[in-house]
Amino acid sequence: MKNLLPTLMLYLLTTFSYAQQVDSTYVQEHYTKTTYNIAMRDGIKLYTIVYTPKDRSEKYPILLNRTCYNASKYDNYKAIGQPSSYLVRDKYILVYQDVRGRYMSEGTFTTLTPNIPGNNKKNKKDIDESSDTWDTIDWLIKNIKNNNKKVGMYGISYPGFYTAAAIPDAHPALKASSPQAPISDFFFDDFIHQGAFLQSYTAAFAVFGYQKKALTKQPWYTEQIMRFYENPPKDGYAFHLSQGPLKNITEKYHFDNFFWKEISEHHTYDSFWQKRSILPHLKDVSPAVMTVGGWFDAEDLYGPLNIYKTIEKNNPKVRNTIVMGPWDHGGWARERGKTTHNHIYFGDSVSTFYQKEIERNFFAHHLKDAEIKQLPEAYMYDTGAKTWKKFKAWPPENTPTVKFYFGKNGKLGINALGNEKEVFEYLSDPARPVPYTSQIEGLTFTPRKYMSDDQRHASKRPDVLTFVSDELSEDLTLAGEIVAKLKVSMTGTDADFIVKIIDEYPVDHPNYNHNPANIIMGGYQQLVRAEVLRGRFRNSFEKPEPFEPHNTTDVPIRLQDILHTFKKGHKIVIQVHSTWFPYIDRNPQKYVENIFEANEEDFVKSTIRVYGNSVVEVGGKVSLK
Ligand code: PG9
Repeated sequence: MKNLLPTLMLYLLTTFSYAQQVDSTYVQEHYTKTTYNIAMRDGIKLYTIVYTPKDRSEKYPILLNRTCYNASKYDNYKAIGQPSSYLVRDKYILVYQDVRGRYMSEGTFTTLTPNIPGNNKKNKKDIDESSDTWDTIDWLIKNIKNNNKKVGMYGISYPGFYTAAAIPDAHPALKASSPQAPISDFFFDDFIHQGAFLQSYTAAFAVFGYQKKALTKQPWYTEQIMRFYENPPKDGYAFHLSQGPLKNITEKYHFDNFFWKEISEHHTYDSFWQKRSILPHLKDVSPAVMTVGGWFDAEDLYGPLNIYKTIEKNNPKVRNTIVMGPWDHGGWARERGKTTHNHIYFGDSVSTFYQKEIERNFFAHHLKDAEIKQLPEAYMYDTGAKTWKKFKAWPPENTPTVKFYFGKNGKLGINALGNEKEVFEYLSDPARPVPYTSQIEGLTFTPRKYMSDDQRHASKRPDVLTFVSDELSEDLTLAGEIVAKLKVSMTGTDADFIVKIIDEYPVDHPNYNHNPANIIMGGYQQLVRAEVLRGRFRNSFEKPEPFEPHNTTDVPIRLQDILHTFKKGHKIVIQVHSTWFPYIDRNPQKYVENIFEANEEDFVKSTIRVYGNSVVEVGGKVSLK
């Protein structure tokens, strides 16, 4: 067990540091480090590390990163993580802060701190991430020498949430905000996807489920995480299946985890989750905003797309841009030369292009008044054409919505009409769930590779409906939103629906030399987009409803956006199924109030029917209706 700890900590460090090591010798030679405990309006002190350029010939903007993943990773000039070496060399005052209740900061950690509108007018006890950031910025610009009174913020993942949460009632000195892979709402990002629980995250709960007992620069939840990694399973699918119902995981692993309790008790989109969403507060925005995300981000894809769209809708005049690249979670902060996601190759040094030509320019323009032309509104990477595209808006205007229909013998119709008399049926068995990955994967901390994975393992299963188009006679680009409008019936009283958009390669497509020899790219069915809806939430995320057995019911499912050119000679494939394990937990398929309390006997097989007048609409703006 002991020898596993360094590996696990390295995993956590690299997972949450999101960047290759910045040249710490350069930082040590060109920056002076000081640390402060900055008092918030309620007296709680937040540990803050400040790197100031030694060159005093000019005044510098502040770049602030607020994190729950240990500011002390940036101690001793190690500067592991963001910002990129381009920003470090452009010289900013680099600031890293532990948020409340984490590591060296005082106070109590709160899951996605609810925003209390009107931060800078509130009394001392009403605090949130906006007020903590306001107080921090106010202190910094008044106390850190040689600053130019302009502040930028950035952060990936939870730090991306802290960046977005600083936008409402922002301090006037906050001029540029870059929420990156930001969580916006935990009912749609990370742990829950449209009501389905991400069982694949089970080990990750330990990171957020315990309050520390003292100020510390070391994780305090190692013992709890080691409950999973004592004898790490080689096959996560078998491990999670052997756990049985979620209640066994509660009793065996998470009996003392306050975050697991929150997730398992708030199993609908109740006020607990609604008041933790940052989206309703993104109005009267003052800083320029550049939201960044990865098309293959398995953790926070809903967040960047919806933060950008919400700001755009509520603040038409603000400088609001979005960048989406061929990355997994935080991939733009790492450069490995070849840009790949799982088995797919996207080109070389895509992250360097982003860091050097996009992120660096965003901050220089807004914080240093650099004469740099404005970024496009939407700087989006086409994951099929494998090239960057610029748009005036996202989703792009005047983009046709393509309608896909399910036809006889597994034929996918494109802009052809479906026949409601066609019935497609499968037996969904929670005891033999559809694997979410084509590979054998151990116990993931958070799932990542599956987002562009081969789907041929699923195509072969009788409980997966697979519809395949004819070979494309020309390139077809799908750009924008996706809604699957399914018409279904079932013998059970509850079900999940997973819908996938897949790019099938020609049978003679060459293999990629960065892959193992057994990864055959001829006929590869690359996942482009997938999403799940827990069917009980088909009409409302607040008010779940059972299904009436045998009644045909509408199930509208919103998937996250795409920008993907399906090339000539490829085929478009759509899959529909009802289990996706252990990425998400198994639906018992017999309606129970709270699936976290379901018993073994609640898990039943269900025959599910999908009708030919279902349709999947892709491209431009698509409504749920
Ligand atoms: N997606 C990150 C995360 C990983 C694991 C658990 C919780 C969150 C993040 O948002 O930081």
